[in-house]
Amino acid sequence: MKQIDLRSDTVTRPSPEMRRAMAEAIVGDDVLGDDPTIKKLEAMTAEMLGKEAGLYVPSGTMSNQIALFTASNRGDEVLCETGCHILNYEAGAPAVLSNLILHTIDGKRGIISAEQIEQNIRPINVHCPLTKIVSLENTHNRAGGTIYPLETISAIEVVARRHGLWMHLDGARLWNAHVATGIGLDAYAAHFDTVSVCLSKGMGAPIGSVLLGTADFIEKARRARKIFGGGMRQVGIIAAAGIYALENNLPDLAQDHDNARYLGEHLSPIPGLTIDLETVQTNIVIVDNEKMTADDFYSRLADKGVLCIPIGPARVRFVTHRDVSYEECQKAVENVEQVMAN
Ligand code: TLP
Repeated sequence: MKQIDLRSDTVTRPSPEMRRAMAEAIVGDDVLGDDPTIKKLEAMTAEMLGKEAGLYVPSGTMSNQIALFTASNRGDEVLCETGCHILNYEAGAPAVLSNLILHTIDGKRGIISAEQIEQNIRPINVHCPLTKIVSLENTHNRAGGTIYPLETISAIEVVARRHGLWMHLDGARLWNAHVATGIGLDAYAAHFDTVSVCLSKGMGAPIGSVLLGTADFIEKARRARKIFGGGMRQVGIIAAAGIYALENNLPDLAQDHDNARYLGEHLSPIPGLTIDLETVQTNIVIVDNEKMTADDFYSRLADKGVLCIPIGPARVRFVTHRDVSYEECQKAVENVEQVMAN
């Protein structure tokens, strides 16, 4: 039985064409600065996002953490949304690696407003930590792949600049926001000092993220990458997969979004399940189950060959991606119906 794996868009496997591009990549030692394939990927990503320079790193976590580390001092505070990835899923890295305080703000479907940012900036006072960074996430994973409205980002930036704050974007799935709205990657990125994008989510590459910013900042970040153990040698071999993904896979995200919409619309009428359809804007569907725990729901569904991920006591997440077809999403719905009927 072939599993229908909707746990994450990180589960995709490189296609034969992508593997061929990897096998044929021209490589060199990137720590010594001579891998042409990595240079091409960094330059290509920087151009797509309208930034001066890019730095290839093994993971989205490392990319976010290098940005936070490089833009802050010990004890500084980061304003972020309560459900954000840097707090919930990066194993406490901001505290461990950079001694940062994460100051959380409850967003609406993951989105915080400029007013909320303004209200949460600390006064300059000897008693208070220094508010240093605003970190946003677009799309917002835990909220269900929700998209930040560009005007909200722009209003947040105005507040941040007035207070001299650093703007960081965890854009692991910025590609999805771009494909869903048609808003340019560069239009989003223009509001931030640093942007992290991932090639290993919906884009289909096996490994890799790119941190983007000014050339000066990226030079400092390169040093931080060495400190964090992320300097890699003949890394063009995996960077080639990233180049392949950028050149070929971006438009396919629209199909993932249609599939998620299909899942949302067909799962939400099932008795016992609740979905906030307004959050289903890209490739993530968050489902609450009133009949059984998330762990039960997960294992009964897994027995039928459909995988999701529990993200709360009664909450699971389904994520669509290039390795799950529309027909498989139809099959997944049938399986959920059966599990809920018994
Ligand atoms: N997210 C993973 C898990 O860590 C939860 C997933 O399956 O969705 N930012 C965002 C918004 C992410 O969703 C992720 C991965 C990352 C950063 C970290 O990327 P990696 O896994 O490459 O460190």
